[in-house]
Amino acid sequence: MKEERILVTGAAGFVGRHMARELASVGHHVIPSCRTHGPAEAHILDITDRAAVDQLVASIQPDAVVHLAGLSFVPDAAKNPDLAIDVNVNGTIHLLRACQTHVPGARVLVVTSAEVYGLQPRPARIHETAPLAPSNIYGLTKATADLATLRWAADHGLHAMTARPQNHLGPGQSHRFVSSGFAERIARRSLAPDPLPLKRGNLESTRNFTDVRDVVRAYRLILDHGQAGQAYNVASPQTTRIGDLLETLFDIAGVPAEHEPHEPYFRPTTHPPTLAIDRLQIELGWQPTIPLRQTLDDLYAATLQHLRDTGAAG
Ligand code: A2R
Repeated sequence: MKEERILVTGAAGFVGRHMARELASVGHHVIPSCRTHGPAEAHILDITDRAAVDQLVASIQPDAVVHLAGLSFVPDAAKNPDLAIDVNVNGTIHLLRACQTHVPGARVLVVTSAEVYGLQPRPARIHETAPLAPSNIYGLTKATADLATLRWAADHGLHAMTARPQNHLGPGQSHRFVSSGFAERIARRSLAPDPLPLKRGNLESTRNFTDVRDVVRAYRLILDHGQAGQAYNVASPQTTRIGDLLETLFDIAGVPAEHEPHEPYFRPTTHPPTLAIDRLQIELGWQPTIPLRQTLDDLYAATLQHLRDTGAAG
């Protein structure tokens, strides 16, 4: 494969770090950009700064771009809609415009979210052609960024595509997300036993989880072989009950599964829609390869190691 120079925005984030490794593993040259800090070679770029985005794309002339910079946590977007719109919508448009101007032949993958479809289950599997009906501000910003990307492909001939992932998990994710949060609290208990049960919210919701390493492989396949102007759902064939996730992590840790409901953590039960992933599977030959148990094993091991390394246990 020809070595390409690929700009990865949001490179210091959870997915960004895995993405850089995935691209490098097949021989690409990764050019990371980060908001504040990152790898030594990273370009510091605030995606909301239109002139800075334009200047960076003009100077590095990437062959391709993976756009991961964004406000990624649903509650953050709800708390600060202006910022969410600025980062997720305007930031994406700055990048599309800069690519159109300076590297019109580049392939651009914009990562949005399955939240573009809304969280309510629908009777049938959701294909990429389904109407977008976000049910929160985060989904609204991602739906807008997604439509803008497809618009840029249609109107300006940019080889731009979108990926609409459901939940991903794996080593390195912020503890604000459910699986990493559970892993961190259980790992602490394994290092310093706690006589009180672990406090948790509603266990009855389900989510569709894919290992982040399978997710970034999907992104690479889309970037390399995806069709301009198309969206790609990224999801696992099965959903998982949050309670089962918790029980599995207790089992992996070898810590007694003692937990109790805690009112402030409670959210209503929700179930994700079922996404059709035929486009990714048939067109691009992608399959998830890492079973959930393996992902949780790796997540737990990395969490425990991190607590030991940083002396943060106890
Ligand atoms: O805020 P920081 O320093 O943690 O940087 C985050 C970065 N980011 C920005 N980069 C440039 N300009 C901004 N104004 C800006 N605001 C935030 O995006 C962080 O390093 C990165 C997002 O990484 P995570 O929060 O770890 O999200 P994750 O799971 O890697 O998701 C990547 C993308 C996001 O667009 C999600 O919405 C989507 O995949 O699902």
